[in-house]
Amino acid sequence: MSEPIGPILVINGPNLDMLGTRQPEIYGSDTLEDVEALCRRTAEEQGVAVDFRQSDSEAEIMGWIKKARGTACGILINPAGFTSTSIAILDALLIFDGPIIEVHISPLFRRDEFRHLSYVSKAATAKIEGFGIAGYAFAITRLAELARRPA
Ligand code: DHK
Repeated sequence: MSEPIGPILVINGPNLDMLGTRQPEIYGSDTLEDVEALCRRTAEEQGVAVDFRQSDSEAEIMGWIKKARGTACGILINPAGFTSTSIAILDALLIFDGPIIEVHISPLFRRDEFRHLSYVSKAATAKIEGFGIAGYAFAITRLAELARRPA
């Protein structure tokens, strides 16, 4: 029997609680509840658990990341508005001992120049952007695969 693996920690940054209402032409009409349901469904298919969270607070997000060391099998993070500003979140992610996938719903490469810089990418194993909320499902699948069989 193999050891049970910890959950995938899914972190959603600022304003993602407003998905569905917020600029639907960019972020689509799905809500954060829809994203959570998709993550749970995908994780269940992969035989892993999901710990799904959202916060507008940088400090709260850093606390979650630090607690994930040694407990979560991977982190999926959409840092949202903290992507291009937070060296502190990057530093917390660098403490984590497992795979990290950075997800953005929209295609940042063809949005404002200031969105192109990501500090978080420096700690990421992989990055997915521009696939809408499907990016979360891809990331969960890959994290579960890495948890079972590290690259
Ligand atoms: C979400 C946000 O809130 C923005 O600040 C990012 C990202 C893009 C997304 O596409 O998921 O620039």
